[in-house]
Amino acid sequence: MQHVHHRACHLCEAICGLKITVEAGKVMQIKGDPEDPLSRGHICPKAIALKDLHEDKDRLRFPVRKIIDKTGVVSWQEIGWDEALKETALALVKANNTYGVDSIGAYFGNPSVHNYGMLTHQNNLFRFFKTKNRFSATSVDQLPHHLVSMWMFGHKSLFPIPDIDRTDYFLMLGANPLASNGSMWTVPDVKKRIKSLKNRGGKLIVIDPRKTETAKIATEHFFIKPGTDAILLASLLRTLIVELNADGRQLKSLIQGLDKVKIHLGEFRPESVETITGIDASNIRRLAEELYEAPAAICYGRMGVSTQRHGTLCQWLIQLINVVTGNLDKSGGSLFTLPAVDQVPNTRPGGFGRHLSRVRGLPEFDNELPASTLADEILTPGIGQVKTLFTGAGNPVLSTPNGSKLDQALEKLDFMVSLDFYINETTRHADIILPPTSPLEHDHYDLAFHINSIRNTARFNEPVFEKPLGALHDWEIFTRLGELVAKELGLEPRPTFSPSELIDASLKNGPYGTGRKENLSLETLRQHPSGVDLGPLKTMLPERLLNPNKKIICDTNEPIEALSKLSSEFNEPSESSLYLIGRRHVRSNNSWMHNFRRLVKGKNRCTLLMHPDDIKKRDLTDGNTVRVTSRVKSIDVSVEKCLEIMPGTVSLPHGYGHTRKDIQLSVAETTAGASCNDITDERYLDKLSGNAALNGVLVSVENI
Ligand SMILES: Nc1nc2c(c(=O)[nH]1)N[C@H]1C(S)=C(S)[C@@H](COP(=O)(O)OP(=O)(O)OC[C@H]3O[C@@H](n4cnc5c(=O)[nH]c(N)nc54)[C@H](O)[C@@H]3O)O[C@H]1N2
Ligand SMILES: Nc1nc2c(c(=O)[nH]1)N[C@H]1C(S)=C(S)[C@@H](COP(=O)(O)OP(=O)(O)OC[C@H]3O[C@@H](n4cnc5c(=O)[nH]c(N)nc54)[C@H](O)[C@@H]3O)O[C@H]1N2
Ligand code: SF4
Ligand SMILES: [Mo]
Repeated sequence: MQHVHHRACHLCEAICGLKITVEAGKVMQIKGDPEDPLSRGHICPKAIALKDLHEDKDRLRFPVRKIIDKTGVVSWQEIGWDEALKETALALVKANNTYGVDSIGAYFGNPSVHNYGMLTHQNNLFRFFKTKNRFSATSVDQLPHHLVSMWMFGHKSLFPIPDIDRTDYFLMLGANPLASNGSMWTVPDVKKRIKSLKNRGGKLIVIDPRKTETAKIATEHFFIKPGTDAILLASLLRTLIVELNADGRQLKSLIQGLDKVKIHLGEFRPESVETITGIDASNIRRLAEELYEAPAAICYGRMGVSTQRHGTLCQWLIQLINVVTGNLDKSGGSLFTLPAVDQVPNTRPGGFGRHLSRVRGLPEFDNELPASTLADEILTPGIGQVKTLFTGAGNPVLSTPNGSKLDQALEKLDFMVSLDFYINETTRHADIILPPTSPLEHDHYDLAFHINSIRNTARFNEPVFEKPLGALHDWEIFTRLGELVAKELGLEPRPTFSPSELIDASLKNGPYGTGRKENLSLETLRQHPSGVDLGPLKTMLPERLLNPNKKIICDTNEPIEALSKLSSEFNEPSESSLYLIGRRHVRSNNSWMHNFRRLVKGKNRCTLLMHPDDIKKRDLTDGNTVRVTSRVKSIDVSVEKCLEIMPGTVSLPHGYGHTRKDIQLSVAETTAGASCNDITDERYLDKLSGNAALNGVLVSVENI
């Protein structure tokens, strides 16, 4: 008997609806769900790999404890859940009682945002350990977006979402949605949406140091020197405000403090910035005019402008451009969402710099410190030194700058526990690994990504498979650990609800819940397994703003000060240096989708793309292994001639280099490559936020 299950793909932010055919406990087929109101049947090759993930022999099914024999040989012993959880709880309590709560560090990785139980139930454990040493993938990713949203709109999760389906003009910087499927922008089927934009006479302009897959289907592409986008954006803003008198149009009465921004824009005339950015003054001026004249326009930037040295300034200037052109909160511009489970009014708005990291004095954001300083906090003795670490759904050794230093630091811990189903470059350091159920064994609601979505929709999925006897979901692991810790500390455990019960209550209390025409609850969503369409994004200002005066705040001190210093911060690098930037491929996903043969087969993708002129200058040979050196370290990778990258820039993807000892990823271990984050620099940051500057790292390249 075959059954067809509805399930969202949770691997990336596009959250595509799937139809999964199952027979006799096995996945027979995975297809896109044409009835899904958001993804409309779209999928990418990674969706099929959900089957591989589920069946992967390397995926842990039971907790394991590390055993190191006298000769230093590492092996992993399967242990029971009771024993694994008890040992973990006792280790955490011991660290807390011996060295204080800040001696416990925590790092949460990207998939924890794609698995709603990890979001709803983390606190069942961490409410006992309110450590200052919390870290996550946010600070190697979207931290600038949160900060800017908090400053301008009053809440860290109020993101303006590009309304691609109704726009006329789209200026995109440092994003490659054809490979990534969109980020901070849930936009399944983006290629088709770009094509419709062009078919209706609209334009897509891409600014990127590489002519990416997205740039190739755009109306126009401009190369930009890595790390100079803030200068370009300041120049666009200056042209808009000073030359075109842009004042926000219908938003004018909601804007606070634009005059204070204007004071600092004087030096960014297009003619003054063309050499720095590599984009002609006439084109800068034209882009500003087009943005202003288009009936509806979008300015949007992602990883290439978030994880660079002026990440926060870039995101702030992008939103100011959307504001002054009157395209914020406008159909075809960038709008706020109204998700069925609306966390915005019910969660902390965010906070910044309320404490600093112990060793390097970097600011917290929303009670998290920059991941770039996790290794320092482990390696530097003193009160508050991290001695015990909890990692969940993350691989910071491959994903955070100077991963080698962190790799060495993890060796120094008293105790480490990882919530993960793989023994990877990070979890290999754990004393105990706690593997949750496979994604297909738990239910699913996209708590995070409806916030970033181009349409308001809601969808709930039942598990595809029953969980195996004794197995635990991520949220159950947090709950069980919390109960054990409470017992140790002589406290009462709190009664706990399941994630789906919490979602049910939030749906009923939400903007489409009880008493509204949609009458959403878990029950209604169960009746519509492909999801419920709640319509296109709507104009929501000023009500949606959470600033007390309901204004769009443009005069926050921190970015204004950074803007005032911006032009003094650009020096040309020396002749021999190159800028290193990253790239993504549709068949890969950060560090953890390389263990599935169907995704990694074919030619090596972990190559250093380099312009033929740069290859020639260094006397290198296309296809040969070369040495790439930064301030931090050298790695050896294969060089690939590429006409589509800007001279002076090289590109290498991250998440590769599964060559470290004692990992258990039998397929990934056979794929070549090196870890890009062995050469990114933990001291190279977006100064304003502490976000990692993963793009624009200076490197040299030579023959070995
Ligand atoms: N140089 C460079 N570095 C980068 C980037 C870049 O562009 N360039 N990108 C950055 C970005 S945007 C991100 S988000 C980070 C990602 O960095 P991380 O989040 O640290 O790493 P991932 O590679 O996503 O590792 C995810 C881990 O979670 C596990 N996992 C998957 N699903 C689950 C689950 O349901 N439960 C549990 N418990 N575990 C699970 C996987 O087995 C894997 O070990 O990398 C960053 N690093
Ligand atoms: N297939 C696949 N999909 C993914 C992921 C994945 O690893 N693989 N990861 C997911 C995650 S966690 C995230 S955060 C998103 C990221 O989603 P995106 O941000 O859309 O993806 P990237 O490919 O990192 O795009 C960054 C672009 O910035 C460019 N760039 C680099 N430096 C600069 C610069 O200084 N200025 C400008 N203007 N551009 C620059 C790069 O060339 C690159 O094309 O993708 C998600 N989706
Ligand atoms: S684009 Fe691919 S990986 Fe992303 S959600 Fe859709 S099917 Fe999954
Ligand atoms: Mo990310």
